[in-house]
Amino acid sequence: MIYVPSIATNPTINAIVSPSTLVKLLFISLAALTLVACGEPLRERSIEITATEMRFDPDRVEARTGEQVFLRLRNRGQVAHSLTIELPTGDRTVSADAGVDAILSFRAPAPGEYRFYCRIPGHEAQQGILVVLP
Ligand SMILES: [Cu+2]
Repeated sequence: MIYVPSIATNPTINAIVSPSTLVKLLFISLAALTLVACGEPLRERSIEITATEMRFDPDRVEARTGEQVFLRLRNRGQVAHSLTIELPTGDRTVSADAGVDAILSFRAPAPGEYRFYCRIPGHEAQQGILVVLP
């Protein structure tokens, strides 16, 4: 015969925590285990880049692999600008008229350096680098 102490009737446990507290602790533990089992929560990275004629400021930005990047292109120039980033999954582009902000969202790829540039004709000098860290 195996003796299984009841939580409700075991005086030692009752003296420390009530059964309802134990149930709450059990749920908290299960929630924590579920979170671990599903992997890390998604990390986010906000980056702001200001476009003027003919530059990006800053022209070197950083993110970490796996982060969800929200890149805000702030066009503070007198003409339209765009930002195209060359990712392993393909080029991604966002455009903004003068005085307008636009957002490009993507998952930061493997560690490395990724070029971004303005694809409007005559704006070839307008470029920068996204450095992705491990
Ligand atoms: Cu431009």
